Amino acid sequence: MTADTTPPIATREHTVDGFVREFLRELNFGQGVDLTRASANDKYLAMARTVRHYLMTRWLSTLRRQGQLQAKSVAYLSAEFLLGRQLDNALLAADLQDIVREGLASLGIDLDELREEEVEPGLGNGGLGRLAACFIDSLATMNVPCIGYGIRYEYGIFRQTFVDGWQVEKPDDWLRLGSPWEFPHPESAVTVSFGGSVEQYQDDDGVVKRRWVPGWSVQGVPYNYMVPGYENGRVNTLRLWSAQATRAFDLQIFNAGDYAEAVRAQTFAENISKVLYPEDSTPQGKELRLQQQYFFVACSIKDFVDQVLPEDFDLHDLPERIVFQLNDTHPVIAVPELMRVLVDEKGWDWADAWSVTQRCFAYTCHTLLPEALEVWPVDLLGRLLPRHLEIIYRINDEFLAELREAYPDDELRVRRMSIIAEYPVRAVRMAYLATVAGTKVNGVAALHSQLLRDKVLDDFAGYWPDKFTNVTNGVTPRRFLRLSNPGLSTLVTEAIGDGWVTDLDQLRGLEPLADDAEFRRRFREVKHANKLRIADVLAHRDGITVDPDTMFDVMVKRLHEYKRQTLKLLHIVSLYEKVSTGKLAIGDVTPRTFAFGAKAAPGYVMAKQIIGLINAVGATINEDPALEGRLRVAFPANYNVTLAETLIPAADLSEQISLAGKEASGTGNMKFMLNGALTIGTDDGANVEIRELVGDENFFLFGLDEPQVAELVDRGYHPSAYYETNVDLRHALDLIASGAFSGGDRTVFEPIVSNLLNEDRFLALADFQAYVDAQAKVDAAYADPEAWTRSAVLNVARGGFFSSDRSMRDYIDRIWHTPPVPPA
Ligand code: 4GP
Repeated sequence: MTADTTPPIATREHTVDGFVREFLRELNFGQGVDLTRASANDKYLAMARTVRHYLMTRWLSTLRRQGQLQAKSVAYLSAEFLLGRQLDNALLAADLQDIVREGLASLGIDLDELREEEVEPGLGNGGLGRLAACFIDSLATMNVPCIGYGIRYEYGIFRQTFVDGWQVEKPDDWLRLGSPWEFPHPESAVTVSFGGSVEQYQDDDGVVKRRWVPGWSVQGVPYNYMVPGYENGRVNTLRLWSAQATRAFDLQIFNAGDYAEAVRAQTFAENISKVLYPEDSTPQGKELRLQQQYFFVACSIKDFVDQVLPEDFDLHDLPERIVFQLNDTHPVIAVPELMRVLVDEKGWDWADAWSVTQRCFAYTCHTLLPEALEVWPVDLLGRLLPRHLEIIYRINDEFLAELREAYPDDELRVRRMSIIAEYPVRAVRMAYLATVAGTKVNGVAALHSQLLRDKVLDDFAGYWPDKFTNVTNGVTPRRFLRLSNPGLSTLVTEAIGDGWVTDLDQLRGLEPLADDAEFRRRFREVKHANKLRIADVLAHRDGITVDPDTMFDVMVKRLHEYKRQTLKLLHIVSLYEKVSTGKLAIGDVTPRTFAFGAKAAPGYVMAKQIIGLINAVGATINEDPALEGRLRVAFPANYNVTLAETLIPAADLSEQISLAGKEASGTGNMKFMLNGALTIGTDDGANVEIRELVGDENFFLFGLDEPQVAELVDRGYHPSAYYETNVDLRHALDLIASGAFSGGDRTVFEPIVSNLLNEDRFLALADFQAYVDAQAKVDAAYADPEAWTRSAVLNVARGGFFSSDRSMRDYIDRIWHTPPVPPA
């Protein structure tokens, strides 16, 4: 018998006493304070560190096993991971909730109070960043090896405040009081270069080659985060990169005696990971953004090749060991980077390198707005990454040659498909590059994937029909039901057991209970308790008063014209106008709380105007005694994951009212459904699939569908025609234009009104009447609480499809082929 030489991994005692001992040790030895003098932040940090210790054994053994097995993994490359708070998820994953609550209580500490100390890492704008966080949670829970790669922004998405109702952005200094969930590894820093030029040289065999002579470099320092699976013994890794000046660069200048210049150099380098671009759906043509993109993918590829893979690994086998998933176009510069590594650094010939590269990437597109597809001017790219530009040109040349063979008489098509755009400036179309390089291209809901194939990337879909696939988005049931809605969780578990937490299809078991009056009563009780909970949060967080006995009608998402917050606003203004002019008796109005949550990109002027208008309308309505408190607008500032977790479980009505054909999927719509809200929505994004699952009778559909939109736009859309023929619409718009919400000043909201009347790119006026009619159906349905609750229960019961676990299964089957690896 051979002795086991594997070194042991420390474990922790999973008991209340064990936890208390560990916690005090952290507080005393880690924070350097005793309990009597410890601040809330001290206690939070000590608790967080203690909790992560409990996950450490699993993390280390996951890493060890992965090192031994070298199983195929997913490397999820994403410029954004919008994680939300970490503590609750860690407690849940480690099955520590009761132990920690009891342990802290024995020391006179309230877990709920400490929980409020955690600042959420806002390392994403919304959609695709939150999706990335759900996906890595699911992969860990499903035992699939995955490493998330991204950027550790020093400042995340800005903190939104309102000053006189207008959005004012404040920096998000989330690291200020310490960040207990990260593990910095400065010793594993990698160097990444930029700029310079490309030179020709002869290798040892006299072959003429080209190589990059960079102009400057920075260091990427990895910060590791645990991604714990739900009670399954697995902890995957999220590795976020932070930029630092290279020491050589610094010292050289410092030694020359210019301290100020040395500091400037450092600042310049560190700027790369300083701040998240507060953009959503539109690219910001900024050099720094391209630097960020290249920085994190170059760090990640280097890390994977040099540090994760064993030394003797044959890179020809790379496609069997890894798939790099490109989360939108932000990481696409990874394609020429891998080519550069293989051709320039490893000395491979081009064809070999391209064959391997092509099998290592897959691309997910998250938008349909043409202006949101990134293009990088070749001037900029050539200045920042000259060798990469050459590589892209060669990829394109070979691709165009292939196309000319396939379509000998169709030069127009060949030009349309070129990775290089010639107009308005020469630029690299990153979505095309990703499509050419990827094994698969997917959209994020059935309709979106179809529109990608038929419209946005139609030439490519014609050429490679099998490359295109769909994976409908999903959300993690751990965070967005189990943790965020403890009342409903308990009710569901009592009814069908707790298997749904990892197998959300089991929610189907609730269907018969929709017809059970007692179950419906308890379901309503939970909803009401959730309304009380959010009312309390809004009162303390924002000084906003809401009435828990009203219908909660909620629209939370980024502020964007295509999402049509203005359409909802027009409905509110129209109701108000009718009541104030006596056309509608206030007693006949269904009491509603209209809740909004939305950040506007700081440079998006119209979106910020709309925020101003929502707040102005809210202020007028909320103060008007004639409404008897039956209509209220609640617009808490700084909508984020933490607020979503309390607001969504309280919603009755979910507003998903984008113009058909514009919302790629939506994931908020799924969270609302799973928490028992009914949807009012257009035939757009994942709404289509939600409606198919819940049935027309449990969904308030309205508005033009995508073909109708296309037809109307082709015919010529004239919004003023709707204004002229629809009296209610005219009155609502006139009321805004009259200055009724701006102290009589007609100029303040004039840009919104005139934009709607003259342009209305997203057809809000065309859909107004249909929306108002659907809202009338909502009122009628809500008047029958039993029938409404029945529909709400059915929404939950039929929402299992929208688990991100299912999305992951689809990615694995259709794209990644990375089977689960159960723990040893
Ligand atoms: C968003 C889409 O707008 C949203 O429909 C989708 O659910 C989400 O991605 C995840 O797929 N897009 C973005 C973006 O976040 O920056 O384009």
